[in-house]
Amino acid sequence: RKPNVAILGATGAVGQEFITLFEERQFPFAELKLLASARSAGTELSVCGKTYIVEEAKPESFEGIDIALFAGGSISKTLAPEAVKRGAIVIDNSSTFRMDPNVPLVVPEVNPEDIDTHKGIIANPNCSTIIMALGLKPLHDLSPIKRIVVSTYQAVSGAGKEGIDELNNQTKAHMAEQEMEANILPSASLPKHYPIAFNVIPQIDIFMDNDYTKEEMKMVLETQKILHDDAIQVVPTTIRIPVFRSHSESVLVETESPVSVADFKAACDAFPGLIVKDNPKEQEYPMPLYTSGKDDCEIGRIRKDLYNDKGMNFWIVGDQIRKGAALNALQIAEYLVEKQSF
Ligand code: 11C
Repeated sequence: RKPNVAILGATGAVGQEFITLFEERQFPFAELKLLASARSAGTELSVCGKTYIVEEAKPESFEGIDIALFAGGSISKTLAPEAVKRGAIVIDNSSTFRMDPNVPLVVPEVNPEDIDTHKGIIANPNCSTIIMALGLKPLHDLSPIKRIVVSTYQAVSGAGKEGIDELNNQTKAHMAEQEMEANILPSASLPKHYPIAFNVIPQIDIFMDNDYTKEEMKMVLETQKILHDDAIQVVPTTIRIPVFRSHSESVLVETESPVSVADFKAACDAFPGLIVKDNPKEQEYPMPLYTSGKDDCEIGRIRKDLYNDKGMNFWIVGDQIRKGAALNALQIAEYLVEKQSF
């Protein structure tokens, strides 16, 4: 039979994308429950032509549920174990369980075999990690990765609907010669906020003791876990830019032995979920405006390090809400549907 499915956080940016993807991909489900906080309970949402009423998420909500898609946030910590207790497999988009050794952290094109080791919870990586991993894996398969230096150019959708609204409102205010109000970025939890419209903010999430941000340390630890190699050095700088929903990343990778541009491009071409857009003569390269709303990530500006024959430079761009969140989680769910019976 088809699985009974719940979406937790159905009214948020990632939750809404789950619904769009259910329709686009004709994801098979028997029963569907849309869950959210008490504030959003009662909202009516249409999924595949049927109207559903959003219910307040409680431990009992997961009775009879086979697959629970958690859109993210701190609620995962309390509700994921409750859902598992009731027999559901939770695919969790929050950072809560990602580094738990009992929880697989999965990008389906990169380490699908890890899904089979789950004990009830499967974690979806951070969006900037997922997008970078799609470019790293074809290179890693040609020669093991030793070191990565990455700078990100991240969309406001990473801060949810509120981030998107803030960029919209600040842009309108600036054009009307009014003051821009800032309440969300770099992080709603912090006392100080800066406008993102017509600006660039070199901080995503809070600072850690080593002066790297939490977002940067996610890129370090999650990349090592996904590629199964804690010795890989990752040196990230994560930056917020005024773009709506696709993250871009400039990545310099050092491998164990030299890899040619031609071999790397061919490997990227053959890699699922990745499109090579790399033609300098025709000014063709990936840009966030054109990857938004699309499933595939795009890679370009592929070139060797000028001074190190083991260094490869590339630029990778992908939709943060899709491949960076909802699509990646749904691909994990599709893997489960294909591999096991409910
Ligand atoms: C951002 N990467 O762009 C963040 C959002 O751990 O899932 C996602 C945070 C996470 O702001």
